[in-house]
Amino acid sequence: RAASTRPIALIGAPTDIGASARGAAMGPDALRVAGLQTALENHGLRVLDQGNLSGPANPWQTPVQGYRHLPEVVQWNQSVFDAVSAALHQGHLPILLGGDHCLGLGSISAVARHCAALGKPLRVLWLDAHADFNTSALTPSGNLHGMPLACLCGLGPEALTQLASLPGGAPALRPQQIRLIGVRSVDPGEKRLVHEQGLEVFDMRYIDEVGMRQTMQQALAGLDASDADFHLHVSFDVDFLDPEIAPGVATTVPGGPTYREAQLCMEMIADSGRLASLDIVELNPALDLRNRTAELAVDLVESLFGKSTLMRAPSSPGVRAAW
Ligand code: B3U
Ligand code: MN
Ligand code: MN
Repeated sequence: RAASTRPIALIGAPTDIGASARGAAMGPDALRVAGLQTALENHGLRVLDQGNLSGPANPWQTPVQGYRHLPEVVQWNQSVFDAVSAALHQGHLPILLGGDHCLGLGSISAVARHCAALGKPLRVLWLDAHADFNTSALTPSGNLHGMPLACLCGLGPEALTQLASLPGGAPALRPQQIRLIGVRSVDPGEKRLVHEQGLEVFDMRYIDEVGMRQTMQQALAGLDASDADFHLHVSFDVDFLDPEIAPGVATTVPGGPTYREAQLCMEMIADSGRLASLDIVELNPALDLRNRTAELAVDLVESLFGKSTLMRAPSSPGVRAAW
């Protein structure tokens, strides 16, 4: 479990530059107010809060050639890329506190380059109600928080695909490295592109049918290969969760994972022992009820870092198998 004993670096990116509504810029502070740092410290982890990055204000303009605020999105992502790269370089486990999900591009680009330099295989779990796989031709909104995953796979405006490229010029991610989990809202053209690119999708229908346990077993399959030291990145869009328990997001979609399903999802990721970087994005305190969604996110992140009840020893496969 070397990954989880590394010091954690909290990196705030207070912006809603890629979103459809204002408010996600307050996400980092809402997570701090909900006690993220102390919660992790209480599990014996070292946590360094690096404060907030800065970047351009949200000019709140209409899309230009299919993109809203593209230059500003590039600037924010460059800062995120730099900060996440520096954290990884220092041996820290970066947690990006968003901000909207367009920032996943900078964060995962940094992770992908880090892994490429070390020859480490990378897998990305994208926990989200949406596929975030739009392009300028397909997007209904022009909002770049609906496009980061496509950009990471090389489909998007050059300014972003360039940031999201490996030294040899290949895209940061190949579709086979991605697992989409909790999806329940995909635009028609976006759906075609997701299929075309061959992404592995565990949508809500799938989770309904086989349950969260089998879903996560499949999404995490292969990570325990003894000949490969996987880097696991989790990009946690808070709208993944059912809006009944997580009202503090701008783009709620009904029918998401329940509290129990979300906990199991996080616990099984923790059990993999491979978590090495994380994004927490799309939390919108302006739409929340008494910081409830931020507190829930903190609760789930504790599970992601190995908080467990007394019912099992997380490091003991025998106990796990008994369940
Ligand atoms: N697919 C829609 C909606 C959306 C995507 N991500 C979020 N909303 N948060 C779009 O605008 O691309
Ligand atoms: Mn998203
Ligand atoms: Mn989403």
